[in-house]
Amino acid sequence: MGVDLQGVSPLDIETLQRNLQTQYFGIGDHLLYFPTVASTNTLAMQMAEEGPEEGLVVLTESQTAGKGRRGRRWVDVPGCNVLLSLLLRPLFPLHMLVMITSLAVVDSIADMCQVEAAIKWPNDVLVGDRKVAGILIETSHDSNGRMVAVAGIGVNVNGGIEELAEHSTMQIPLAATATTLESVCGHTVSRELFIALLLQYIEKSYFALQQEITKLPAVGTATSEPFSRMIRERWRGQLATLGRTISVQQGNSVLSGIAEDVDESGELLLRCHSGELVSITWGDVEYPVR
Ligand code: BT5
Repeated sequence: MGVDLQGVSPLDIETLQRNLQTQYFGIGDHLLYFPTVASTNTLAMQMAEEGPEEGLVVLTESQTAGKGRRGRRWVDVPGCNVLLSLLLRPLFPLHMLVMITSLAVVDSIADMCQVEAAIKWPNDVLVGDRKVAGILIETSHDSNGRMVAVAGIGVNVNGGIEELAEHSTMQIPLAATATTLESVCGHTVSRELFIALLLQYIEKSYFALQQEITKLPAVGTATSEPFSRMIRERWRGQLATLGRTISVQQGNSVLSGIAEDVDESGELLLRCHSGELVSITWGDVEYPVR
């Protein structure tokens, strides 16, 4: 498939499994490793058809068609990154899944690198205004009509910005916008330990939210319950976007103003220059050059 894995030091799956402190996520046959795939998200979604339970992890060294949102590409340097997808069956609202995955990335970076990462609305993870990780959540229904969500996570771990930029194309220039964990913390980072931590953080929050919503007397959102409230508050606290002058690109249109706050569902509340407060559900946030 055109990926040269020669000279790449592959993930040590035994080390990863030895360090996993999860109960389901990535345990035993819940971990599928492929040296290269088109996209771990696409593969995980195909597997969902066969009806596996939550916690299946699809992991790779390199993707030939790594996906971002809205048909964009995710670039990787073979053997340097975390590229994985997690198959889930959330009963709670999807925006909470976005929140727990991005917080898990932030927490894993803090533990492994002692560096404080921030979230750019809605789900980019940045260090010093450069993107170090991206998250892509896709949903579908399996043949039994059950909802399935695939959370795809890409983290630039080892190697430098130059290597990443070399692997990007003219259409995706990353030299000025991306970074890697090695570049920000000055040493290589164990991908196996990073993945083990990441899965542990996601699993903990995922089951806490599942439990919270099943305990509710009537079907509804878990928004007023203590765990989801805590997650929302933590996520809001990590949002580097708030208080900044931003522009939001939505297809061909652009809105600009001050990112005032987020609401209960994670929607961005933008105070436009006209004074109007607009609620934004999707789009790409840019920070105008100061
Ligand atoms: C994302 O989309 O940030 C979601 C990325 C999700 C990737 C994971 S990897 C495992 C799983 N399998 C997949 O196929 N995908 C998921 P978005 O917000 O649309 O950002 C895409 C944009 O980020 C691109 O247009 C580039 O500008 C930039 N970009 C691409 N690769 C990058 C990288 N490695 N580091 C930083 N920025 C990157």
